[in-house]
Amino acid sequence: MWLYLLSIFSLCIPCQAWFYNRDDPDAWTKGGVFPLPTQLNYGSENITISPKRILIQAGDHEECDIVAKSVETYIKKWMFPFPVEPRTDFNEFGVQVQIEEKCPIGVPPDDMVESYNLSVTKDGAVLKAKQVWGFLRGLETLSQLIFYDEPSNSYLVRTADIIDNPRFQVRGLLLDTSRHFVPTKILQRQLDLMAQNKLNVLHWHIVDSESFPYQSTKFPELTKVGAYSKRHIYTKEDIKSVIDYARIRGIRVMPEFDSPGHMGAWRGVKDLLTDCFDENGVSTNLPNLIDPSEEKNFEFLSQFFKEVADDFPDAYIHLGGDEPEFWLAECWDRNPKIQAFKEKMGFSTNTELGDFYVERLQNAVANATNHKTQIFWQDVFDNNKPASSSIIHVWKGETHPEVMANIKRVTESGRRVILSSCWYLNRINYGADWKENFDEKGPENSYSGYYNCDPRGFDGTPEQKDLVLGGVIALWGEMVDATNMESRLWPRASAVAERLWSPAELTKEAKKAWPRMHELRCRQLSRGFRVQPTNWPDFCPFEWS
Ligand code: CP6
Repeated sequence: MWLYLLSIFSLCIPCQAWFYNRDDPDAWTKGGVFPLPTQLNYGSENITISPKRILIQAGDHEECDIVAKSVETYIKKWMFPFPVEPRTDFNEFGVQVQIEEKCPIGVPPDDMVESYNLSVTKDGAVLKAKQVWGFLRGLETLSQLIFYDEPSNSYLVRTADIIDNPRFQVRGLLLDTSRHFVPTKILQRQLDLMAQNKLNVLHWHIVDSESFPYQSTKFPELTKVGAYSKRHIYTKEDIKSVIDYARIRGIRVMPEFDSPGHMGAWRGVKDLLTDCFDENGVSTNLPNLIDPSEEKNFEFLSQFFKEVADDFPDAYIHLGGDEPEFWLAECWDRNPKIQAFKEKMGFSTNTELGDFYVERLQNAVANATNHKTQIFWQDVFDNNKPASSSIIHVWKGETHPEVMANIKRVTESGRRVILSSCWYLNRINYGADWKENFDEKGPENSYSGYYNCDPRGFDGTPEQKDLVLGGVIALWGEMVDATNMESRLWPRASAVAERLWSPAELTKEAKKAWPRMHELRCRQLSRGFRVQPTNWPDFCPFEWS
């Protein structure tokens, strides 16, 4: 009797899924859209289409490089990853594209419009967007409605009516290229995956204490001394190739140049850094923080940020400012030059010296960059007085309530917020950490899954909620390079992408996202990307071998 029940159980995968409270590995959707659109109504039919007989018509916009290049990528690489027999026994499938505004020459602006409408019927598809950025999002959605049907060895497109626009304006990913150098080819693969998840900002943490791979032509010694080696450098052409690649995918590239701390790798510039001493007054030779007592250092910053602004056209510039506690106290306190400067300026605390630095930095950067929007890590808000026009990047909070309290506090000051605290993907946990997090603190106190964090989930006025621009997934690079970046990020970052794109009402339960997320993973595997398993045992029609 028991043996009999046991054998039924071992043969019945849905029964096991129920028993273990896991998802049925064979239960993925077909033609599911991820992230979920604002409004989605499926039709009852699936239409057979042939890769050779799909015709995307965009009128004048066919000359737009963004349209032409993205259509080519989707048709040749992403829509039809499996080879099928060419067929002529059914009609051509037409896609009518209507874009209101003309093709932009520049990079995506901070107020890019990404909304689109897509209707797919048996007579073809109509994709309408105000701007080309919305067209790109709609093209990805269309590609997700197309799926491979193994029994007939053909492609089907699911009929649907979709109205879609993002919930948050900023849906970013931080990549750190200082701790480990990451070749541009690998960065471009992440841009591909970002576009497939409708993410729109690459936060490029390009330099830090460990290495300085940014090629400065005004200050070549920065790169010469600071890069790991001659091979570990992003040349001007490399940077341009990343920005161009991102533009075609509707992705902004926002660079971060962190100061006054995390600056060890800037040691190529004479007198730029504060000399640090141990308790016996012996130099540690490990400077990591700028010397704000040297007037010429502000002239340096001004020249340096002019070069940065020439290389990075984005509307934002990230100025860092994190972790002052690691460097301020000891290094500034033990340096006689800094002590003399504090005395001269009448500063009795390091906070006053910090305020002085932040104010001078903000003015220098505003002038050098033609008033780009400045972003600071929350430490600058917590300790100093950043301009009210700056954006505060919240990254602290051990628990969900602490994170929400941080956002609330910043919005009370009237400043805009970007959130990262919930989404430190460099941290790894056993199991499906995008969905739930079995850490020692228990579900009430931990973040309990990337999917379950809502940047507007704090208690505040509608005006305060509007100040929350979105979120940035962080992948710090201490343990990440080209070998593991892709699988560490995806599909865990996809959970965040859905949270930042889709309406709050539709994203309340992580469990409901799974069948679509699983299909997304399988699709991305077939498109040639290394995306790790989503949730316990599963399988895809195509896997890496
Ligand atoms: N580097 C810089 C880092 C981190 C920060 N800034 C960091 C802190 C904590 C964790 C991961 C990364 N490595 N420049 C904090 C913003 Cl868990």
